[in-house]
Amino acid sequence: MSRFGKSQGVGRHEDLRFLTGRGRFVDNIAPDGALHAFFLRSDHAHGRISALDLTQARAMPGVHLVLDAAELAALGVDLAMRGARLRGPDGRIGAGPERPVLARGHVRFVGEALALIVADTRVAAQEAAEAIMVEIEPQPVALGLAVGGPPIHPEASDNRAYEWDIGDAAAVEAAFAHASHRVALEVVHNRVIVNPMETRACYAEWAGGRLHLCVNGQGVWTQRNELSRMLGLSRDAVRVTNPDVGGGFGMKAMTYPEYLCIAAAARALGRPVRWTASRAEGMLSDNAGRDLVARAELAFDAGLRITGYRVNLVSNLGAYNSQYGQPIQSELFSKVLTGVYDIRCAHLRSVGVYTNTTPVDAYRGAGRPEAILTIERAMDEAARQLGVDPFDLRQRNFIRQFPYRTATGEVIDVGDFPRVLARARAEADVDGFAARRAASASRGMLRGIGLATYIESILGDASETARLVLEPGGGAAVFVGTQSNGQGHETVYARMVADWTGLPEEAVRIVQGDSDAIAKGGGTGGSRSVTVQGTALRATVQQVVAGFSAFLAGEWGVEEVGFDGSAFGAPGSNTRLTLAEAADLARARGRLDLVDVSQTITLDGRSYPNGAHIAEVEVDPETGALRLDRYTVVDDFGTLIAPALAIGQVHGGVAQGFGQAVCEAAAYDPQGQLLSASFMDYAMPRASDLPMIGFASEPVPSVMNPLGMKGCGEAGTVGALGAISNALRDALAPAGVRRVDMPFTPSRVWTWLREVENVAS
Ligand code: SMO
Repeated sequence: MSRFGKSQGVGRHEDLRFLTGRGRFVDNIAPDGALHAFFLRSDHAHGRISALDLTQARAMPGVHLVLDAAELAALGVDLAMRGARLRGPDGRIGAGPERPVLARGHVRFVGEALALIVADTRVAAQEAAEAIMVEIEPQPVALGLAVGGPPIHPEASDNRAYEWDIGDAAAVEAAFAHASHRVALEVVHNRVIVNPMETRACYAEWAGGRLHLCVNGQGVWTQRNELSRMLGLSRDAVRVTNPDVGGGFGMKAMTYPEYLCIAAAARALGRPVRWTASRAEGMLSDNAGRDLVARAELAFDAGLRITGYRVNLVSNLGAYNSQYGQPIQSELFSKVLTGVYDIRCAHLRSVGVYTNTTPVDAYRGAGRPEAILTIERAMDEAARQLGVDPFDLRQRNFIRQFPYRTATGEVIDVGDFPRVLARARAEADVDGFAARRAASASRGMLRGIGLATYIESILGDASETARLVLEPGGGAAVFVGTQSNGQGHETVYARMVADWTGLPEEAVRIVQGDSDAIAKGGGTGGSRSVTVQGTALRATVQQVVAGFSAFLAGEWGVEEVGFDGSAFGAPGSNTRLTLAEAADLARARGRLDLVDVSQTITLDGRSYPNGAHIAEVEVDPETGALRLDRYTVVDDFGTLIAPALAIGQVHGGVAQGFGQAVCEAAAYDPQGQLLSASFMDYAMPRASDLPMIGFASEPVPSVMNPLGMKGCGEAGTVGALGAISNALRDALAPAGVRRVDMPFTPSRVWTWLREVENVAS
């Protein structure tokens, strides 16, 4: 039951489909004859809508429907979207301004949807949008990462969305008072635009009073519940499907205003309606990521053990509470506040503010990359200021006893951080760094090395369902509650089921993304899929095996029937039946209950992937250009189910972290216009920017699920930000640069180098 690797395929089942252009994405499968939607969006960051006249647009050729907020409400749509609200230390709850599905009265960010146009073609809808007469009286714009400024919502007069804290502030204060050493630094987490390869898209169709919304999401059940609530329908009256999805990264997990509009329009028109965001539209309207400033302080005793840690941060929520906006840089940040270190005394204070920018929400890691970057920058700075080796400072402070309850209440089940770090040190050839630095210097280049150790806390629903249907002909359909966005779930789950049942891997068909197919599922997010869905699959297979064992015992008139992973047999008998043969027999006997089995499991606790990343960068002081020269990852993901796919997740995650650290930045001008709303202005990392990323595994199986898995989807990003930042800090240190803030673009690096030159001269 726990064996892996019987099937040794390294390819991914879905790749044949994707690589031969046969992926089925929303925009490929919208029904023939679907009308096209286009959204008129605000070109002001903040203002009062003084006029919105749709008359001319309605008269344009090919136009079927034009709606503003009031008309959308008249169709029975609840206009007020509301995100999660945090409860503060004194019981105070975070601000709860509505996010209107279409702007009503005011606009609060550039890109906010004002009106919906549905027409025969996209071009016709776009042309009609230009015929809408709109007048917006501009209001002062709030963009600062600080409380105060021009108010955006009456419910938050100082733009404070929430104030939240965790930990013992007084104890931390005392620790700092008695500390032998104190180190403080500020870490800027630049705002990024998620930019999945496939932009957001959906289509809606109605049949028999029932809505079908097909959307490129990260799960269907939450969307179904949100849609039914906002549209005033019973849950049974809504079916949500996710087809192939070209990247989600947290950003596609939410219900967006556009989906509600498309659903309502399709109902009003009695025809299917489709919408696909353009790239610029996505950059303006997709939830953004990160965007906070954290001040971190570490207190040490004389033996360089950490005695206190505190973080004060301010994070940007954008113009509204997005679905999970408030909990990210607060509750989720706190899950790994103290990283891999034994810090008994810690405190986090988090303030969220509204600004006239696109809402900010989950992005690969959602709070955990931010917490790890913050503490890893602080540890690196501490080692530098205290004059100790950064590896040594970490070794002295690692958690060594498990299970370990952190200062913020997380219980880390297992781990071996010293082993992981020692392996990383060896794999990265840290001992050879001095020679490499000298070689770079001889070419006039600045070389730096950076280390980050990280831990992640798997998030999301701890419960999941799987349904296994054995089909005539020897195949099986496996229904899952998670949603692949390109990670390769179909391969991983099929391999698991094949390994446990003896069914050929290619005969196992994974069915995901249909709220009608199974009753409930948690979707994909928080690196949860393999641990929670894998455990549900295992329980389902066990149930199938138990059912058949009892059935065959009756058939064969024996006490006991065993299953060896591919066939059933009884002691002392040569009769053997594969699972497929047993299923044929069950069907012949009318025992259909045996061939369609579903199980729901709940994990006992979270698992904690962890690891160490070591980056080496080379900087050209003449241009400020940074080159990532070497990159080494050693991870403890527990049991690796499909190593090639896990490594792929790490590679992608490191590339995404590199993007934020080195080239990506959402730039707004003082009026709140997004200056970086195209790939000409927003720099995504390229394959040629990255060296081959070394990967090694030092697994310590989790005890929170029977297979010992830990999850790996976000880990690469979590480690990369700190490793690359610390490497750049190291590269520039000999030149006298003391502060580096992401992104490390050539012009910024060049400027820092010139500044210290000017100070010196
Ligand atoms: S950022 Mo994610 O899908 O938890």
